[in-house]
Amino acid sequence: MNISIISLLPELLESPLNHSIIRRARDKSLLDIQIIDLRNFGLGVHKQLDDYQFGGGAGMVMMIEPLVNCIESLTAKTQYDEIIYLTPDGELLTQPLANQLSLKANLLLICGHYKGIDQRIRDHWITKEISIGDYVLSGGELAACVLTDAIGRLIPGVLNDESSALTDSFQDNLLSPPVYTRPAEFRDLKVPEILLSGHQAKIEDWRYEQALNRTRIRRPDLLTNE
Ligand code: 6GU
Repeated sequence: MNISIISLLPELLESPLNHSIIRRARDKSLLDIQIIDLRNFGLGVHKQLDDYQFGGGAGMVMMIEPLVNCIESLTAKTQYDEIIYLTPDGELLTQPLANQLSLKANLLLICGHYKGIDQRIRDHWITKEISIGDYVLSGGELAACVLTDAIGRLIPGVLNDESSALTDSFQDNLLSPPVYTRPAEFRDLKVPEILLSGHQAKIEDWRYEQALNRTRIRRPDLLTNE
């Protein structure tokens, strides 16, 4: 899979995309991430990228020309399955959406800043708009990292334990059950006995019950949204 990311602040993308599981995916060539600095497409000697909004109002808007030039320099070489704009008014990122995007070959992500990008880009070049939650970030970069991480770890071969992506919270609309490791007793705090019993079927039943309980208490919406 190839993910290209257009950004005004490429430095913000560096660390999250160069560590842990995404680093491993890139090292194994299962994931190719290309970061494009939008500044290179800025207009004039000042490399201008934003301007005042028509009709007045506070906040600058990212101009159509630099961004479209940048997008088209990429689409001339690569056929993208989706051109995604990260924006708080987009479709909410969920596990099913991440699963769906992990099956694509080429994704182009666009990080916005200021008041956002000229609406004409959204109308004519963007194919999907995604938000990572109901709160406002300073720009799209952190959201692009979240989306890339959620997608990248689902690519076959990226996770060592192939089954572990399937047992994540949300993968079956259930939160994960509690987990424990050694020691079995710390001060007076004991691990639930069932987990030490060696009875695998009973352990699986217990885990399912715990997951269901946790979901009922913390996220009842997940159980009714089927
Ligand atoms: Cl995708 N961008 C920004 N700027 N803020 C957000 C977001 C995206 N998703 C939630 N808040």
